[in-house]
Amino acid sequence: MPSSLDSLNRWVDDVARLTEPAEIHWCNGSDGESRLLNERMLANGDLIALNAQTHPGCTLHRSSPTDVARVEHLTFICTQNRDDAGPNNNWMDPVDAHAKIDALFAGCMRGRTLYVIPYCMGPIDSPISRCGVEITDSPYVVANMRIMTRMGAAALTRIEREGKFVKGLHSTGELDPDKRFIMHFPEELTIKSIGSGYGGNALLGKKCHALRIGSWQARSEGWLAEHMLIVGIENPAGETRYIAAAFPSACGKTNLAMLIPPEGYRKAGWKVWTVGDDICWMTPGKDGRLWAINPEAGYFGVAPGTDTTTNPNALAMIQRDTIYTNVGVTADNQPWWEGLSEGEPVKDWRGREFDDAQGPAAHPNARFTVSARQCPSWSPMAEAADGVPISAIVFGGRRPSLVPLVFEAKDWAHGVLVGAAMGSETTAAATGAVGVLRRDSMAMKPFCGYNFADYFAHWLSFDQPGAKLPKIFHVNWFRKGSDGKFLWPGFGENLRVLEWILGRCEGTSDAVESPVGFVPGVNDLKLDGLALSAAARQELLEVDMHGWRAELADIARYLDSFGSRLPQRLKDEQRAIAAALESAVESTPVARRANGG
Ligand code: GTP
Ligand code: SPV
Ligand code: MN
Repeated sequence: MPSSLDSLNRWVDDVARLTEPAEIHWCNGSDGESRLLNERMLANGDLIALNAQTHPGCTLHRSSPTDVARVEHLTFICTQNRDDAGPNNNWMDPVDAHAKIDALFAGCMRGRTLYVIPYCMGPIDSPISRCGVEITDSPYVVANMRIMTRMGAAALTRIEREGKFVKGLHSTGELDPDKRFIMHFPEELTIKSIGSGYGGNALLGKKCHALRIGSWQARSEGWLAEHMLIVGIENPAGETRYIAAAFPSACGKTNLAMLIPPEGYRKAGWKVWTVGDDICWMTPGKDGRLWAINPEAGYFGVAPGTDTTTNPNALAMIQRDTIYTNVGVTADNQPWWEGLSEGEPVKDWRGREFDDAQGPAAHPNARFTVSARQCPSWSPMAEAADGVPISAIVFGGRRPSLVPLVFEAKDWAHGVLVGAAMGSETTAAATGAVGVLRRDSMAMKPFCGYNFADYFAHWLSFDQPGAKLPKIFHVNWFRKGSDGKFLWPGFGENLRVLEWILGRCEGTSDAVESPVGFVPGVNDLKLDGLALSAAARQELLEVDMHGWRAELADIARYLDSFGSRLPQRLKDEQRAIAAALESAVESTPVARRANGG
């Protein structure tokens, strides 16, 4: 009888014939295998040992200096019909794409080992989880996948049972930016990536599978694959409620997922539980609520800015058994990055002698890879097969002006518009200019594997009789004052905003209605003990009708860019808000804004 692993074996044979590796290694995920690979990488320089006294089990990887972040311009969605990929994606015809990338794969593993990595995204026994197999010639990728996914024998058993898996082929190739492509074939559940060894380009379980292919699968199967953290907030009565939040890359998901409550909250008994920091798969349960799992088993987090004052949980979890990528090192070989208060760098991320004039010690997108279980706030519910029920969905981005600290959408359809209209300044997590404001719907601009117009329709489709959907909110930790500094202290203090959000879900927090949604009044947020001037408090919560009028016009232009596939419902929502703002502007003619628009 043919085993359901036959198709896997055949694919591995085909790939080996194309790439011509010196040997093939099937990863079982064992400790012995991991030790062996680490020894090899320490010997060949792929990994550098760090101070074993201060950071036991920690290593440093220096990527090629031209390979330090995701590359959106080299990332393609290859569907038979161009419109299925949408204006939000780069598109290539699948036949052309295979031909182009296979030519680069030909013979690319000569003298190298081909690793076969069976993995499961999500708890191994969860019905929401999905499996994949990554073939790679990078032992660094194997080591990262071992932390980031449930990798090895158990995943292979599930694949054999299900007979279905996402195929991912990866080679670091020549690390030449001109021969680099990250291609997705959602109709074939296939990914092909060559020329990069970095994060989201190379760890194919993460953005390529769990978001781009995952979002495609989610639409056809009736669930959601999102760029969201999942956090549990336990109140002093011991009740835990779960929030899922979508912020674009390097906009605060890891930080919010593991925040430490301000002292007053801690004393009162508030606790925070981390379920996930980057990706969330949500599916409607029998009870009508959305249930979520974190498909990942580890965190691939931004190192710069991580310190005792910002994210002490993260700092604690990365003291041992962590892979650092592109950080600097101190004289006694400890990892170092900008924002770390202790120590000073002697070498930068490229391994050069550190010199202020040559730039930062750590690359701004330097990362740590660490098992989720090492986080002091790790939630055991991260292993729950059915996931956790989501009470609130939060969208947010870097908006230096206009957008208030928090507001609540009036209903699901309005919330979908709020998510679709999200804007944020670009960050170092992808190559290209930093600090440019762009629309990044649901924080999925670089990650949605199909046409955004269809994606918005899919979101709207969850609003059905019997559904008990989460309330939807928008936050902005990044509003700046006239001095150019952030108005809001952020980090742990963000719990104050989450408390208001959960209060809205329970019907215990008050708000003021505005054309753009419900905003807390100055006394509705608990701000005691914060050094925030009365003016700052007001500015953070104010709705500038003139500025929003311009914003809604810009949102209309953005929605129009999706043409006739855009759901009418979304246009209607936009028009209703624009009209409400128009009347509000007429009744408040004073344009006294310094920073609106
Ligand atoms: P990805 O892993 O790229 O998806 O990023 P992320 O969304 O998990 O972002 P992360 O939490 O790593 O934060 C990125 C940067 O934003 C870090 O430099 C943080 O210090 C900073 N940051 C996070 N939260 C806040 C906040 O509440 N206020 C301010 N001002 N900065 C923040
Ligand atoms: C992001 O850029 O959103 C990340 C890092 O989480 S990467 O894995 O490179 O996508
Ligand atoms: Mn991310």
